[in-house]
Amino acid sequence: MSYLEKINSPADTKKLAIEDLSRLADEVRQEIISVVSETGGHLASNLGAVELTIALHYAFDLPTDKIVWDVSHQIYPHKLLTGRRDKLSTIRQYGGLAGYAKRTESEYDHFGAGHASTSISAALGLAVARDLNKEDHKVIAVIGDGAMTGGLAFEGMNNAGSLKKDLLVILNDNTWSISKNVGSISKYMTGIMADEKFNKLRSEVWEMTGRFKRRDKIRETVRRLENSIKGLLVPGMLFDKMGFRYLGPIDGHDLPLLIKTLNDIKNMIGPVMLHIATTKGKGYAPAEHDVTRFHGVGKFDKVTGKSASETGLPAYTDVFGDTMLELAEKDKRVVAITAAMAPGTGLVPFSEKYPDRFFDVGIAEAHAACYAAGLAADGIRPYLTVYSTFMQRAYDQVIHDMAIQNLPVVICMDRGGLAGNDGPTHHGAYDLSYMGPVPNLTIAVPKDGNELRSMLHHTIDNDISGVVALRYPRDKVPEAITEKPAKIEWGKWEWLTKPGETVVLAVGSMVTEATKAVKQLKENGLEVSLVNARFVKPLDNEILDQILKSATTVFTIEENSLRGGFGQAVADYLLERNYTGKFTPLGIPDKFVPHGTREELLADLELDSAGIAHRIATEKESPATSNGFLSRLSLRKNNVTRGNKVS
Ligand SMILES: Cc1ncc(C[n+]2csc(CCOP(=O)(O)OP(=O)(O)O)c2C)c(N)n1
Repeated sequence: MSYLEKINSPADTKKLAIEDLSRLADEVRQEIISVVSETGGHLASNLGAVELTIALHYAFDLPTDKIVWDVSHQIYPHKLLTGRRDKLSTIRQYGGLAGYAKRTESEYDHFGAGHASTSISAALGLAVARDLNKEDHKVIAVIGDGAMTGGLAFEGMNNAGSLKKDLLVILNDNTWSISKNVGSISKYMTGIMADEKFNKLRSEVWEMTGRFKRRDKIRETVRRLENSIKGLLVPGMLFDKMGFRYLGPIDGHDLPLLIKTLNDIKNMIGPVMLHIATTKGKGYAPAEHDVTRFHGVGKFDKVTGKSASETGLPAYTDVFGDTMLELAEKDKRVVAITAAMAPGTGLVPFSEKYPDRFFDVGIAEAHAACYAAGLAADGIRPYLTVYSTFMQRAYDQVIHDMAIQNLPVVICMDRGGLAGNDGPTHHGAYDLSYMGPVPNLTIAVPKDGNELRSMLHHTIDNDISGVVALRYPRDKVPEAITEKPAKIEWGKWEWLTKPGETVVLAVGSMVTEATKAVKQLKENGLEVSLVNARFVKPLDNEILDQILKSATTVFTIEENSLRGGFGQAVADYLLERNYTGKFTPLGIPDKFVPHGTREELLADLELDSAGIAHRIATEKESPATSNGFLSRLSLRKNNVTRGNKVS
């Protein structure tokens, strides 16, 4: 029996001898590689955090002591060692374990996450709550060097340094974000790690003073002495100056050293930062060599590390990346900005071809947005490229820095709609709602890759004014890319069928599904008209007025929350004009959608073609008009499970 098989909780890990822990680490690593090669998921970050996780489980008393994992994509070893081993193979799958920390999943997950840089603030909250509740336990935040580039992490440090609560922050530094980490904080941290002489001296002194009886007193004196000389040796001493007792860096794969250090420091008073150096992808050569690909990876062959090559139509992300190259070539004012997501947003080719016009600002969406506004204020044309879910971080910048000043920033939101296996923290389910109320802002939602390309070209060809929020899904485009981009009428929708009594207004990704649904309904004797509502703001009043005159039943379909979304805007318009027909908005209900493939989730929400056809048929079916199409459709889709699985 392996060690891993015997571990159902941290208490079991503690039963092992320190000498046995490296074998446990190997087993954890192999298990994670095996599972992720089948399910896909975060790999390299987890492999780098194996020893740290084991050491934390060994040195602290979980779940009384509380760990907050930043982003929590590195939580797989923790899941394996906290009674979730048997379920690890379900990770990120529909109905299975979440890919991130989740409070409702385990008592060992004290704080959920998915977005970066929240751990220090959350851990400080837990530490203060502990003191207010007169409890006695440790609180530990584990944060990567990438997540340390986020302003929120520094807001947390700033507050923690002055509150002086007992709190341990472990900075897990592997020098990588998803791509190589960027910025001056990253350079600063690398500088500390490179300062071998100082670090050696420091660990020798630490080691030596540990041997004395009155070691705490001696160490305090040494600390004061060290503070007075280290300013000369290590640049900055930023973390100390922020009120943290900074320790390290130490080797984050040396289990005995990690455990000894954690035991040594766990009763220290006040905020402490332990800096550990780890290797992202540790122990799996393909991941160590191609860190970015193995940050988040689909299924792969665990022997070779190779993934099955993608065939067929390109993803929206690729079309976006290619079009950005065309725009940059056409107009020198075009620049692209990413918040640590160049690979995920398709900007790698742009970064290679136009390094001076490409900016990776780190995990700093609010800064990225304000920075884009600054660029736009002086004649540059910034394309701010951010996942829809992360754009939530920069909402004030959209209103305060861009829109009020009517600045021409194009916000390109990838993963608009359901993001799939990353789950509720990552679904881009709110952008149409949160962008809607902002004046001086156009919301453009292309129905396919060609329209995405046309819209992007339009923004630069026409020197568009104000903010443009362009959103597209995590999907392949539905049809091949044409040779040249077509012109599009800005702010105008298009009829995809001839107008009729029953009209479907579909937005973006939903156009393809609605097209199939309309076809299916037609085959079953129900005539439905379809509009590509490619601008959510402004609405196309001309088409809406036409609908007011001739339609008796209207559906809106969007891959967005029904609250404050496209449907609500259309309903307002129709209601104000005394529309008396039927109106049904289809979209994401007012609930958090779990993880699963995008297809599974769309089917669950009846936002796939079969679901849409079913909803339309149900609305249309009435005893007086029944011609049996509903029962015919129901027969077709009886192999798809539907219902209220979304919670
Ligand atoms: C606000 C936000 N922006 C972007 C991301 C996407 N993201 C997930 S992990 C990651 C890199 C994190 O790097 P680091 O903290 O160093 O952890 P590592 O994976 O290197 O261990 C990024 C950019 C995110 N989760 N949250």
